[in-house]
Amino acid sequence: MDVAGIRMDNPLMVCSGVLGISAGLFSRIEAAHAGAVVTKSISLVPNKGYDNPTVTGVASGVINAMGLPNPGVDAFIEELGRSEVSMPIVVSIYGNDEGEFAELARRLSPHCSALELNLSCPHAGGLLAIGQDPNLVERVVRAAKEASNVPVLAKLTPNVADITKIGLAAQEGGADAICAINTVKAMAIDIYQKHPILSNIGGGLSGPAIKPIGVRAVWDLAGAIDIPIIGIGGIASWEDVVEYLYAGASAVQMGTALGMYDIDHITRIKDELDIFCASTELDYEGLCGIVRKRYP
Ligand code: RRO
Repeated sequence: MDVAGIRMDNPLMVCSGVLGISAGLFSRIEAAHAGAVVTKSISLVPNKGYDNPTVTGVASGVINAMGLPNPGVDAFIEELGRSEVSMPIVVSIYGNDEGEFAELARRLSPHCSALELNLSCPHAGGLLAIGQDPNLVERVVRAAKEASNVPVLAKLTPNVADITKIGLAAQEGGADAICAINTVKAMAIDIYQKHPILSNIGGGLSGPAIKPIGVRAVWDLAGAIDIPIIGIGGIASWEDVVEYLYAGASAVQMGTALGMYDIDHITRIKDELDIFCASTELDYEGLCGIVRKRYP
């Protein structure tokens, strides 16, 4: 199948920030039959991230504030050079302004199948500010598009009043697809120690708790934009995948579930999705928007 110019065997992608870190992990993800992998978000200079604790479990989900840890663009290009997979690698990038996004796009696009612009980390003030402002989103997407020759995906935050305004701005800037959603702003307090659990205080909620928020975002975006949507948020089963596809997604990304189970969870979901497709006599593309189209 082809989603925004990315050729994938199936619509199950591994989302940014969980496993897409090293050439060795790319091979394991390909062996688990993922359609594509999105890497950890990469910046121009290395970033160590926040101090521990950076992750905590809550009811039906996980709150993280990793702090965008990554080895920086130079080291990551070397890592990409060690990759032996034929599965598409989508490199997630983040910068402080459109110039940094353009520089990252220019440096990384020769080494990947597509770029995903992280416009949405909920606890990186500058990034969240870009992702909440339609004008900035349009400018950043346009700059990255002009600097690269691979498809450019814009990953949006749910932490806005109307995600369709941001989606339309990304489309106007030339995005090839929208990824929705990143994590939802959240926090947790240790009532015995009387302090926030995460070192950063605030973080982003992922996992089953946010699935309905992601489905709603995809549904709303599908009614407003013309480019493909990649659904993200709380996907842990083949039924979750079908729900996102029915809402209007062309593909999905999984993250927290892979931490809760294992990489081979992708294989299990793909096998079950294939059985479902066979029973409905539809291919993956045939499932896209089935319910959404009934509510124009
Ligand atoms: O690294 C992080 O703390 C992080 C990122 Br870049 C992001 O986009 N979303 C998130 O929940 N955490």
